[in-house]
Amino acid sequence: MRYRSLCVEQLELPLVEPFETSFGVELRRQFLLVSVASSEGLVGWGECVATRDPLYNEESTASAWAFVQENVVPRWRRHPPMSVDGVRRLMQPFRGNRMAKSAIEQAALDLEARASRRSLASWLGGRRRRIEVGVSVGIQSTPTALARRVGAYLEEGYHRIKVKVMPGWDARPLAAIRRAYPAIELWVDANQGYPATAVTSIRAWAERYEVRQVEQPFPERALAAHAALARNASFRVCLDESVVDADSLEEAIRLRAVQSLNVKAGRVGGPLEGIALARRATRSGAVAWVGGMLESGIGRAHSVALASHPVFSLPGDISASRRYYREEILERPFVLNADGTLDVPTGAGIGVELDRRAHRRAVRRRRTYALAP
Ligand code: OSB
Ligand code: MG
Repeated sequence: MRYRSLCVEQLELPLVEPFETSFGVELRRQFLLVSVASSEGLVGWGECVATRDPLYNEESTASAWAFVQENVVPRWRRHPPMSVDGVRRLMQPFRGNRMAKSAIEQAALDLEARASRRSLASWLGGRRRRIEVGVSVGIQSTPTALARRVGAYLEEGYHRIKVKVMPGWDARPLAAIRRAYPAIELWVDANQGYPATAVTSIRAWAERYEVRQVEQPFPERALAAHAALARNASFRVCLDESVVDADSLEEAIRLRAVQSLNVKAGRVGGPLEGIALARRATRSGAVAWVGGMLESGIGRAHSVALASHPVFSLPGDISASRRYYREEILERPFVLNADGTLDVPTGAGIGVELDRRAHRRAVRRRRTYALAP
């Protein structure tokens, strides 16, 4: 592959409704798209899931943009890579900045698959034609409002519901859901919101309301607390923020702190690392599944391709476009099938195309960096 240029764009898209978690509320999503062009004129796309403010982890749209401009582009020009592997090697010496690295790797992967006229899903080793998906429901004003929201998603065809919880928003909202829907597959995600002393109380409400999976209740470094919660529990303990690389996963496995792994390409530095970590988790007896960061169509297409890989065995946090955005930036938005699945695109690369007008309306800043003369 001969790489000609790299383009970074900052976009802003209003969400259909505010998304509230234990760490904050998002009303409009600010994010970056990275595209890489080949000298043959093909273009590959990736999405950087860092947010405006560094609340989920330490990265932000500003830090990601600076990393690409100040570190990746200069090194790329000094040591021009020839393949996806070369692109990964060039970024490898730099610490952290995983969401920025992931966006660049995604763009290089999309370009590679497009050049070989294959779908990225099959290029990654994916075999599914449809992937099972669920929905992640933010914190609502009242338990009744939450149960109503859950009801609407069930009606649309989602049959795995994950609700955001935090101290003061757990037992009552879960009771409201269970009263209305006694049999649904119910997960929770706390985004590190509880102190390690909450093990006993979390276990009590999770068992009482038959929660099947508890995601990242404790701080990133509190692996022992996750292990304590998992001991003899009727639910799986799932890690998200705690696992950012092979070492953090190894430690979690050693301590028995992980029965389920939420894999987000952005959090771990790229889709290929995501597959590697999912393989390792699976070998330890855990299950792996693809998480989400409220992606636009580009990031969603990458998540769908990733989730088509057989290493992932639970429904992903990859809902239809309209669950997030009134106006998707794709020509053809992702639509939920009646059986609670999304189709894996079969076209070359990520298999989706930008809607040029919707895309233009969402772009706030753009800069192109030449990579070769
Ligand atoms: O913790 O999984 C998370 C969204 C933003 C930041 C963190 C998380 C989430 C979600 C939404 O749960 C998943 C989705 O994109 O539907
Ligand atoms: Mg999570």
